[in-house]
Amino acid sequence: MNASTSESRPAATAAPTAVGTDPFLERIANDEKIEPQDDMPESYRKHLVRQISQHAHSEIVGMLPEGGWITRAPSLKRKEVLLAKVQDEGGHGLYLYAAAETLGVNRADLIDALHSGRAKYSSIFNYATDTWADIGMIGWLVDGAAIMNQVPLCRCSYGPYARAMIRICKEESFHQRQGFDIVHNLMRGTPEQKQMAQDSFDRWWWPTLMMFGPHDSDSVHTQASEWGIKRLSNDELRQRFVDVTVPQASFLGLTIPDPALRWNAERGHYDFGALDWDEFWRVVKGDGPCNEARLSARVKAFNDGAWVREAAVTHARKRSARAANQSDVRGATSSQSRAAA
Ligand code: BYC
Repeated sequence: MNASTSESRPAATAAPTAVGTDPFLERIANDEKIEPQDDMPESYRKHLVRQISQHAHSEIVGMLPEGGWITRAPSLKRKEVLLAKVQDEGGHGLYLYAAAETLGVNRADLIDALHSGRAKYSSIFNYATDTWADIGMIGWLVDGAAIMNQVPLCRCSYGPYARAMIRICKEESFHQRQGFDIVHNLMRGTPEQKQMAQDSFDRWWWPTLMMFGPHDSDSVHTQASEWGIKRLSNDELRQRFVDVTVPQASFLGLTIPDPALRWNAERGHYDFGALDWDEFWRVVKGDGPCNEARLSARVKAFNDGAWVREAAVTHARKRSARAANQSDVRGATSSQSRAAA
């Protein structure tokens, strides 16, 4: 992501060389957490700002495909659950923006990078949610993929990111179960409901596999593994996701839309077909089914909320002025009492 950032940290040390000669890499190899006040290579800091802010944007944009279904969810209980889930995603975005800010960047700059199209967010949220089954697929598949990718991040070397991820993963597990429950219910329903679930599965399977990013051979941010940020590669995570999800799909009675899918006893993994990388890069570069709608919804929400931000700043100013006033009065009273004594 090309997030424009305001660089308020002091200049950092040079890029790392090798464990044994580089004290920073040695700390990482010893599984020590790097904290905001610690010395760190500038390239490490920039990498984290890119990844954490991209992750935060994904959470915030990720509220949109499901948010539109809160009023249309099929029962009061489903509406309550979905409302709570979408609020959780907003909370995840906030923890992550806060984690990025510990690296000396300004949240307003990060948000500006998102709104101007300079910053990336996960490709998956540029697909449409046309039916209720799509909400089930987001929970079961998309949150399932997110957990697969994010559980290793709980052990990442940067303390504030690792700690945020622990809480996020707990909430994501609940999200995934609610998605599975929606799909499970549909698959026990009428033939039309089963068909709706299968159609939705057919649309979400491949874009979900793309969430893990390009093949390792095309993944440019390999240094993240040396830094203890990226513990498993894109292809390793994608394979793990396929391996755990195929039995779940079969339990649900869904057919995986991939004629090449088969168990490979020699590898101990499922083989699966080729992803459409042209589609992936088109969506990443802004030309997916909903890219325009997603960004304009975010920009509108931000502009519509300007009065809330102004009111909050005014309120905070008044409170601190009142507090300063009160401490002046207390100071004056105690010096008068001292003088009287
Ligand atoms: N979409 O070198 P690579 C959620 C970009 S939120 C868009 O492999 P890296 C949820 C990549 O940024 C889930 N862009 O990159 C929320 C790079 O471009 P730049 C979000 C992608 O960073 C609400 C270029 O391709 N999760 O679950 O090593 C409701 C080369 O890639 C994508 C996270 O953000 C993509 N899918 O690996 C429900 C987790 N993939 O930046 C659910 C944290 C790649 O050089 N992030 N690109 O211009 C990560 O773990 C890693 O950043 C990634 C990519 C695995 C995503």
